[in-house]
Amino acid sequence: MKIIQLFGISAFASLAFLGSCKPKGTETAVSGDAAEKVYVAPGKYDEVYNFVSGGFNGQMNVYGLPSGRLLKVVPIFSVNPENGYGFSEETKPMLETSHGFIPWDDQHHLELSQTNGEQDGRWIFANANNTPRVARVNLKTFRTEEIIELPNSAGNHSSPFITENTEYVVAGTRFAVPTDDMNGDVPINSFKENFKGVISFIGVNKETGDMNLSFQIEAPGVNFDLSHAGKGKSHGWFFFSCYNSEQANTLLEVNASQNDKDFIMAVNWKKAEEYLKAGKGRKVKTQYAHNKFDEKTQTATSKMEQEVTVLSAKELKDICYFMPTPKSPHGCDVDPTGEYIVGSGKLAALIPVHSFSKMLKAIENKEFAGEYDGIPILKYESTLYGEVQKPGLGPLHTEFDGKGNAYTSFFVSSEVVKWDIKTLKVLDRQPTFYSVGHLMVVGGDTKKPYGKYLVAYNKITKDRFLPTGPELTQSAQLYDISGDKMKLLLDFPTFGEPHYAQAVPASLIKDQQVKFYNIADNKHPYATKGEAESKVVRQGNKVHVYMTSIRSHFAPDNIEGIKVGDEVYFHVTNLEQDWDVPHGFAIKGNQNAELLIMPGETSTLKWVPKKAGMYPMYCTDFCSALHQEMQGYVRVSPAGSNVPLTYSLNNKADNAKSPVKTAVTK
Ligand code: RUQ
Ligand code: CUA
Repeated sequence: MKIIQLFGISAFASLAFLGSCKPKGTETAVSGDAAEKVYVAPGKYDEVYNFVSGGFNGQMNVYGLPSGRLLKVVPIFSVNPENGYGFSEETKPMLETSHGFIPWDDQHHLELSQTNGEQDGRWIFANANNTPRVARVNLKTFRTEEIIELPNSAGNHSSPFITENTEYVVAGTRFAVPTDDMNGDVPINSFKENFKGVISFIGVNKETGDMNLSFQIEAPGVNFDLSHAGKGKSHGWFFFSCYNSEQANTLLEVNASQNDKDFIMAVNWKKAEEYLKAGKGRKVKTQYAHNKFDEKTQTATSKMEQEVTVLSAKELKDICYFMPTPKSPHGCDVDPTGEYIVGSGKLAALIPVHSFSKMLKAIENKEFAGEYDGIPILKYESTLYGEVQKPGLGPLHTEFDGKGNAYTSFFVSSEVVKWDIKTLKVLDRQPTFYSVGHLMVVGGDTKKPYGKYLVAYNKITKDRFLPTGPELTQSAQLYDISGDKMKLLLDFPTFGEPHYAQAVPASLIKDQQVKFYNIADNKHPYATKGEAESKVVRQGNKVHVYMTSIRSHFAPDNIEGIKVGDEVYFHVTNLEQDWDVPHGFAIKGNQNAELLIMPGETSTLKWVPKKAGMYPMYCTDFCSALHQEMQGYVRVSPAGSNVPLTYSLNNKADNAKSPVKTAVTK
């Protein structure tokens, strides 16, 4: 009963008698060869990259498997003082939205790009759950390159799932809201008439990865929760789970748990494309930010888009169909063949599996059980392939191994259950510690899973790790799924709360890494391509410092003549042309983070000194034996002082006869 209390939702109480119970003891039998299977000797590489969502820390964390070693934290939706993301002038535009600059979000799901339904190792997409956005991270640089905001949406949870050739990244809205053209000032109790659940289809350019909001579909005001694209035979369709078909706007834990069945909505997006071409959409005036990082100028720009085309599911009768699915479905997963669509009702004691071919027949034969807000409801029996009986309590998510098996996570009964897709028979169950949310099999939502490993991402760790005050770590657990029975191999703590994750064999990515930026290709407007070009330029109260860094000094490293009231921009170019030689830059009293500048890159730190004084600056990244020597001074004089603006390195200004060069004033 402990787990039920933990979850604290009375609705589960009635399910307590069903199925399995909480794992016994924490000293699970770990099989004898587990240590060997996860041991990656010092100096050896892991077999797999594991990209794990950061949850409420807004970032993405990259681990190696099977070791569970943390390799990198990639900032996406949250500022990252560690490398200046969101703090440098170049990256600030990445976090612009129609609500202004937002330094944080809640990042739940990740999806790797695919070609023909297989991972292609090009990009990974991420959702922002709070202020609806989708991001694209380049897997050559592990940097966020693009973020697009989603209008008419709130709570971008059912996102960012992709079609099998990355034609679209899809985003379903969790909180039904009035669309932006109606969203003036609407009473909450007008939910049923005014609130809509909008789904976005973001087109992805095949060569560049550039995203654009191709169209949206306005669907009834339910909570879209998760989704997955059809693949193979069901390519052209998209499936979205939804809850709150009751359309409650208060106390959802009770009021949205009334109906015996909610839905999985099947969307014929090829059909939607036809309607779009035929001009059937309505243009909605709205505002949403579209932010792009340009690798050539190493600078992001933010553009405010003004319009989106919205198709109405109610009017265009044959693009959306509802498949009844028991009890507030959460996960919505499609097997590698594209035939089976698995819904996971959070409050259900079985797992329903829909059949794509049956669904098509049911549509053809109009086997409808009525309409929901103008959308046809298919009969449950007409689309159902079958139900997995007594699998466990609180099913959430399902992944596949490509060998005909499915793996479902059970939050309430804290376990992973392996079952056979064809026979719907449970084959194995293993406890998780504790309360697993998402699961991930390497390549487990593609047409060709790599299999071998399964990772459970747990919500609660209780007694598994050294305690750390009121908040304990979250964790992941690695299982070997190569045999008939799953074997627990490893626990490892995670950074942020993990939700969905993706993983890919390392060989697909590791040899395509950008090692440094070629300085000759640097098109940053403030780049300084050699020490001789370093300079300081005053433009009114703005002072631009064209600075270089190379082991182990900055040029210039002495600057005088800055005055209180000035806005100083340090444009630091890292002149190194070698792998993994970043330099940092920080200056005393700056209300900003550091810069961490990659070789060949230019980054800008804005600094507004508040009082006269001496301000040391230094490199923050231990770059050479003389890293501690990599430092300098900036003198700040009172407002209105006559101290001339000068700069130097080794008491010499480059290209200058006088030992100290006087700055140009434009
Ligand atoms: S969620 S634990 Cu993906 Cu946000 Cu299911
Ligand atoms: Cu450059 Cu330390």
